[in-house]
Amino acid sequence: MSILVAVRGWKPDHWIHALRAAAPERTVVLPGDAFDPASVRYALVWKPEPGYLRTLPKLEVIFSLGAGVDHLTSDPQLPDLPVVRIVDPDLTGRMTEWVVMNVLLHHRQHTHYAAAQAAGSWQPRRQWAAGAVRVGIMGLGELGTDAARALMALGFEVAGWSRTEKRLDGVAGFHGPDGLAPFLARTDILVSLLPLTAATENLIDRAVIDGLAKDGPLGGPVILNAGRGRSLVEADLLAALEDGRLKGASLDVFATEPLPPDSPLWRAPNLYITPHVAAESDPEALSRYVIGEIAAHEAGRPLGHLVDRDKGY
Ligand code: NDP
Ligand code: OXD
Repeated sequence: MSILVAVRGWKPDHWIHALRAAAPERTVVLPGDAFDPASVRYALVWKPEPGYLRTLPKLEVIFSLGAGVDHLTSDPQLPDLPVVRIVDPDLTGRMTEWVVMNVLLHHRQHTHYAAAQAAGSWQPRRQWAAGAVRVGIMGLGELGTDAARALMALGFEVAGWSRTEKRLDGVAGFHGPDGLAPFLARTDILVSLLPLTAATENLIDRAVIDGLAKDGPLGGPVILNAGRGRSLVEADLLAALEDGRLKGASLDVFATEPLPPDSPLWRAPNLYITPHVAAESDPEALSRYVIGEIAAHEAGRPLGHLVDRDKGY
């Protein structure tokens, strides 16, 4: 019985090597290899060709090698099988680093100091305390919860917005469509760690941007998005950066990836761009996780972190 690795846009070698190291007794195959499709029980995938997983008649479990699963739920031919997504301290820690780094870039006025350094000019500015800045995290799941704790440890005022009610010590909780406006109204730095679903597509638009707090110390609200690009209306973000309704932004994910060279986002004021690397999937850490899940499944124990196909995440 084989494990298939199908990772479009990523080099598979590292994954094959890591899986073989984690489970030397198992056969690992790639889509282009000569193998009997009926030998495949498990598939580890990132953006597989739509319809491809249907061609594996004995497939039992699909492992998404990303925490986000829109690359699977968008496939109308996705087989009706359990989909397990990645939840791993390695990936979570990386995302928290990205969130903290970008909150601090804006909080500590990095664009100003980088420009001053480039000009060889000594230009100190008043710096406010972390406790004066209200961060609001959209998506208080595995990643949002960890980021919230790290930001609270630095002294920021943190709130979260989720689909269902969440209680997290020290975090002001908001949920559902009715909770969105009050959540935005108390937020200086908005961080989106939302999955892409029908309900979150194009959610962060002009109305959301204009609903953010305008009385914070930064001189205007800031938006960070490391969830999914299509949750944000990029034209609305760009317009708000250009006319000053937004003070700054950081984006790791985009509606089109790679971000095209002619995208105006590259030149938008006070916008930090990273190329979907906020929380890279580490083959060693994640292969150990997947092999552990397979062992549990074969021992008759329930699989962890199953995707709810109705919710879409
Ligand atoms: P989780 O499923 O653990 O958390 C998702 C959160 O979003 C939950 O709190 C959920 O609410 C909330 N949510 C979902 N739909 C809505 C909605 N309609 N309205 C309000 N809240 C909603 O996911 P993770 O934290 O593990 O990951 C989040 C996303 O981060 C991934 O789906 C992926 O898109 C992105 N990601 C990006 C990476 C990168 O490198 N840029 C790396 C890894 C992930 P509730 O708690 O009520 O269910
Ligand atoms: C993702 C990931 O879902 O890289 O974006 O894990």
